[in-house]
Amino acid sequence: MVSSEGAAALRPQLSIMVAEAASIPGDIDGDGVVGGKDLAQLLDEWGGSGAGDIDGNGVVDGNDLAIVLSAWGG
Ligand SMILES: [Ca+2]
Ligand SMILES: [Ca+2]
Repeated sequence: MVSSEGAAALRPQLSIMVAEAASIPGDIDGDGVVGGKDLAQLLDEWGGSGAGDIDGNGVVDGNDLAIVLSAWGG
């Protein structure tokens, strides 16, 4: 019982950390801005899978490019 209460207490903190990490959907390389490096990685992975698959549909494609462009400079 004590251990499950402890896990529940940690859960809100973990949720906040995940939300912050995902606050910029187009930031593929995770450097905090959406720019040329993210676009380069997206194009390098184009047609395949990887971090460039932002929308998670299994392939790096135009949908992911649109997300990067819409978040550009953010
Ligand atoms: Ca970036
Ligand atoms: Ca995709």
